Amino acid sequence: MEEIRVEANGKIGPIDSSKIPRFAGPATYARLPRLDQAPEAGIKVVGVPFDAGVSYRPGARFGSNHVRESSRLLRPYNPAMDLSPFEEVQVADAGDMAVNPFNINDAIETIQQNALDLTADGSTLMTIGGDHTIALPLLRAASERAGEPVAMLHFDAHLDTWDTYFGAEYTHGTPFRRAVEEGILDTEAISHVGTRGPLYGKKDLEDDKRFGFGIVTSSDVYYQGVREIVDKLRDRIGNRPLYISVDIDVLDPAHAPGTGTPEAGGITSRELLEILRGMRGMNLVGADLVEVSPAYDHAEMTGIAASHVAYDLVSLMADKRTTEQKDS
Ligand SMILES: [Mn+2]
Repeated sequence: MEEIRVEANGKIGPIDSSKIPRFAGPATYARLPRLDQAPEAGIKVVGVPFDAGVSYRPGARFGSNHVRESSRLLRPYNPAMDLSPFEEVQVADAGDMAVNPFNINDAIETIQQNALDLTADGSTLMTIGGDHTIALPLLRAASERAGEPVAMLHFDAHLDTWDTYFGAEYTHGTPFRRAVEEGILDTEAISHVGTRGPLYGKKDLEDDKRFGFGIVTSSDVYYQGVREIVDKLRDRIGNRPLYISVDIDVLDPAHAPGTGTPEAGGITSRELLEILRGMRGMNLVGADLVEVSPAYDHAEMTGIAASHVAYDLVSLMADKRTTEQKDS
């Protein structure tokens, strides 16, 4: 059937949901065109269906497509930012990376290379996982493109700076220790947000602090509030190239049950979206959204939260790219 799309400002937009019902047809993220239909895209949404790095519940390999399915209800205007992201910048769905489901090292190489290939034209990547292992090769590519170590905001219930699991160095619980060891993070400006729950021991926190991480716990978000936290994070990051990694388990299981390692006492989807919106004007160079495991989801709650988080991240990217164009 013919695809009738919203076209504005010379951009190929989403399928027009006033002409073709939202629930019809194959899913791309936010019903956006595929990359082959809009090859000039300045922002690319790409899936990484990989979950061989998980330590508890598997299933995040199905996350990329679940978020696409749950994104059918997204509309083109973002009132929270007074912005139509898909009109400001051409945004396209680049499909899924074809990663080895059995060999983690091979998968990491593929992800890094694909991320570099996709951004060779200067475009910005919004990656949808997949488990958190994928953040390491994505950060490698982001810092290579930035030409320097990048600042990072890491939203997660967990630190993900553990050393090894069962002797394995590359897992979804270890990407940020590896990233610090590799020198691809700017350790003056890396923060976890939303962490909580029991740890193996106090050493986990001591190691994490030694690597340079600041921590805004889930309790801090409750007691200090979004505005104060946004101000602190912005001060710490400044104008450094910033990568944002969102593990959907940062949300309370009441907001996002469909994930691999849930922890009670998490932040709400409203708090997460508000903190993200608070990052407007920062030098955002890339982002990922990981750990959606649809088999544990109910009524698309996790998928809907994830699709909206990605929408606000894409909005931040679009705002940054248009502001840069206007300035230059
Ligand atoms: Mn994580």
